[in-house]
Amino acid sequence: MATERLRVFSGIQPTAGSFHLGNYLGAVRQWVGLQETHDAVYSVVDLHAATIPQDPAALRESSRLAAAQLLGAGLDPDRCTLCIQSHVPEHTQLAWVINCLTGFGEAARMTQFKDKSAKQGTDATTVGLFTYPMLMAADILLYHTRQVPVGEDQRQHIELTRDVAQRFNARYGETFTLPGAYILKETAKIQDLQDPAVKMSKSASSAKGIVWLMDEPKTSAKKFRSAVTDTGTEVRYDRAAKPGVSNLLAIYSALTGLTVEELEQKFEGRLYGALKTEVADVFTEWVAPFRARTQQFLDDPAELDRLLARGAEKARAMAAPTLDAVYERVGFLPPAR
Ligand code: AQP
Repeated sequence: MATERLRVFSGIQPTAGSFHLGNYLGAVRQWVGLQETHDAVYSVVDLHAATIPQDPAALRESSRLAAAQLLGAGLDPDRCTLCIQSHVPEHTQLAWVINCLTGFGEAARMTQFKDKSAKQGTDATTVGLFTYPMLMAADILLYHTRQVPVGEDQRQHIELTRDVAQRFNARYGETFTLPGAYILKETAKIQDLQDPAVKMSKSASSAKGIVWLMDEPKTSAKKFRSAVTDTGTEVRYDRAAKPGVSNLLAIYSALTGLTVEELEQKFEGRLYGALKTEVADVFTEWVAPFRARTQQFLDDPAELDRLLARGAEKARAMAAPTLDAVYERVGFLPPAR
């Protein structure tokens, strides 16, 4: 008897012209693997991107580019559901219910909001940024998601999603499936190449510290070769004592499938420079076919849009019954048909 596949859901923001290596290794790479074993739903979350000011034309372009990169990374629309978040209105419709179920203090404790709003200042911070985690909870709960493949920075949002789902179920009867985070320890947090104490990030990394997948490979190779390493000379994985070297080993290992132990042996007696050069080479080799595949999808926008329309249709077929059940339980009067 065929066993039912567990549902996974995850999203990525189209907030830059390119994904960075942290996005890929922390999340997207797992998405590709999970489509073979799970019932996978993935979304380019443009509504989340709108929580900070976006140029309309650039946002449209980045949304197509994000979808093309996901396909270039190996997502197959016949093996998973891939859609643009704003094509599925049930996300915002459920988000309102989740907003009304979340405590203000509970939302105010989200560290990502605290960090970003502290950096931007209150006047530049939107209410949308504050309610971002509730929209994310709606994204996840709409699809009865069991596992959410993300990087470590999203763990707190998934815990909030569980809390709110439990609250809804206790108040209105069993409705939502409780999700859990699917986070791979080794790549949960890819660090900035220039400041290995902090995560590689679109909004916080310096130009030299972040590796953009759509950049010319030689630009990225140069960044690897000038990555900040640590005191000492031994190539050894030790996140506390050697954060720079450990980050490079984690990247090398994720891109090649070699274990960290195998890499430590390979670099025994060799200096940090050798590690940096080899990671640059490994990345260059990996990224070339990724960029070529992404470009193929970008070269045919009509086909890309067709794939995304089909993805939205599949997603709506899953999302609509959940929203109907929620609205009925909450007590919204259904429109006469
Ligand atoms: N450095 C990272 N290491 C591992 N995983 C990461 N992710 C992001 N940075 C790292 C994971 O990528 C997925 C998509 O993230 P997103 O769309 O939320 O992008 P983001 O969080 O906006 O990416 P940044 O660079 O972290 O942006 P800012 O600086 O704006 O916060 C998520 O699963 C995320 O965990």
